[in-house]
Amino acid sequence: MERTYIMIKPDGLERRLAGEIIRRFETRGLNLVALKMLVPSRQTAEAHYAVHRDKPFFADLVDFITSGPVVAMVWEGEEAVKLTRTMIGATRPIEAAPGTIRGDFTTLLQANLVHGSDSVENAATEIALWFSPQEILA
Ligand code: DAT
Ligand code: MG
Repeated sequence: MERTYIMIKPDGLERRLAGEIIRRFETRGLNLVALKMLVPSRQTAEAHYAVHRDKPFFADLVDFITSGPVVAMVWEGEEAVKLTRTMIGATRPIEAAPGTIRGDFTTLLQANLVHGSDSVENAATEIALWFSPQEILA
């Protein structure tokens, strides 16, 4: 069993796609073990995207992710990291396959609706960044 950090970004909430996104993970067979809604602080957003610190789009990315509420979640299941990345689709929505979340609902690179951890190791780091152990209910 793996755990992964999934976050519906501000555009996902603005577009009223939170239920649709959660439904996809639920019906695929993953277990939701933590969920909360919050407006991320700059500090948390910068830590979350630290790997992109030196990229030209970093400041815009942090502005975007702190621009409104997000839904922070932990999902659990067999190969949950890989499975959710597959279901989310490619980073560039133009390349995201139909049937994926990005491939079905967006064409925009920044406003690409949802984040999913890209490795088991990063998932553990991200879960610890966004949640306290008591908030994980399984
Ligand atoms: P992912 O969200 O698929 O893990 P990533 O970690 O490479 O993608 O990048 C994080 C986010 O940053 C991504 O969801 C959208 C934004 N982003 C990535 N590449 C970008 C670029 N070249 N220009 C602008 N924003 C970009
Ligand atoms: Mg990433």
